[in-house]
Amino acid sequence: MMAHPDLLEGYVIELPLRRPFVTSFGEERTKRGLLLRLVAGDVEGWGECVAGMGPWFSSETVETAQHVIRAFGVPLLRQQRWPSPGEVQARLAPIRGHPMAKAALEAAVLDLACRARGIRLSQELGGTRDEVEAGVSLGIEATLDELLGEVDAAVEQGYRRVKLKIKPGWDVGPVEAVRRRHPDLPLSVDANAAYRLEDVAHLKKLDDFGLMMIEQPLCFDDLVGHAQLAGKLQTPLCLDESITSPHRAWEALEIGACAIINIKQGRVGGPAAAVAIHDLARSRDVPVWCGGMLETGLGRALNVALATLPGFTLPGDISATERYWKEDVAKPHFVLTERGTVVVPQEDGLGVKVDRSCLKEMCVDRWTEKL
Ligand code: OSB
Ligand code: MG
Repeated sequence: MMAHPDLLEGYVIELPLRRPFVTSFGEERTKRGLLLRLVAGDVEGWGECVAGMGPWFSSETVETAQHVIRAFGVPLLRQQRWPSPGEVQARLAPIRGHPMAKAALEAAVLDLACRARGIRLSQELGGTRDEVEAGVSLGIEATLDELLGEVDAAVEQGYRRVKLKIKPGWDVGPVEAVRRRHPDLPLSVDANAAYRLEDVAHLKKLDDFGLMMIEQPLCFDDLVGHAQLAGKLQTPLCLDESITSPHRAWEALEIGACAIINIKQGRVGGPAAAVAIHDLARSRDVPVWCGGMLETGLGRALNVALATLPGFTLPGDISATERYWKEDVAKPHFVLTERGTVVVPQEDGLGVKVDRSCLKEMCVDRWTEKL
């Protein structure tokens, strides 16, 4: 059994992106993040919180997550026997909402437990592969030429799937241009909730381009609207923002709101919830893939571990470190193989090491909670 950890540290970090990332909900130039370090004797476990700088993708932010973790999460964890990773979700259940805050705590507990037992995280989660298919998510660009340059580069590098961010005014035109230039490229689009059901006639034009899926076209909490839209389009719908828990995934599948699920462990409340959604989808032959939140190598390592589960049958938003920033807090950096995959690190736990000097450089605030 896991010894009771000694302390939890939080590191607020800022990391400039190589290229501004523009979506229908905003623009990000510098990633602001929160890393958790859980310490038990001479073993440590790391968890990355995927909440953003502002409440634009979901209602959580780095600040709300820190508050919930420190004021409510830590007291629930330390008040009884230290939980196993599988018990964290139940222990934190009194906290309504705040899935990304809870997920970060669970991720740190999970990494610590795996490192203490000397096993890889992918093993613990039930993974069955040692490399995962990599895709890229390309933001909205100022010009079509810039977008085509980005697509060409991703194809040249060997990514297995390209996802284009779309919004009203940046959709059919760019998709048509990319498709004409790359007729066989596995291609998808992600609207980040920028459309309404009334836009169906416009969205229907996307049916001409052989897209693998349209991700989250409608409002973040609109399952019924997505079910209605799904009946009117040929292109499969994938949900991201709407799937905030295993129960919500069940509801979406029951009413036909999506044919594919983008699993982000932070959005759904942690690794155990992510595995539960994977299992549910697999039992219904619904493909899933691993989404991304511009994570550092710590969060990326968790995504890679999750994507080794057998139901992750589509390439994920798991790209090489160099696409995001020059230097990452986690070493070694993730690289793209010539097979268009990212290899699972072989070390214990997340399998990556935290570069202390790099962490110090990007850290803008830190705190400690005794356990
Ligand atoms: O909608 O999938 C999304 C990044 C931040 C917030 C939401 C999304 C994304 C991405 C980037 O698409 C995925 C990545 O490469 O990490
Ligand atoms: Mg998305």
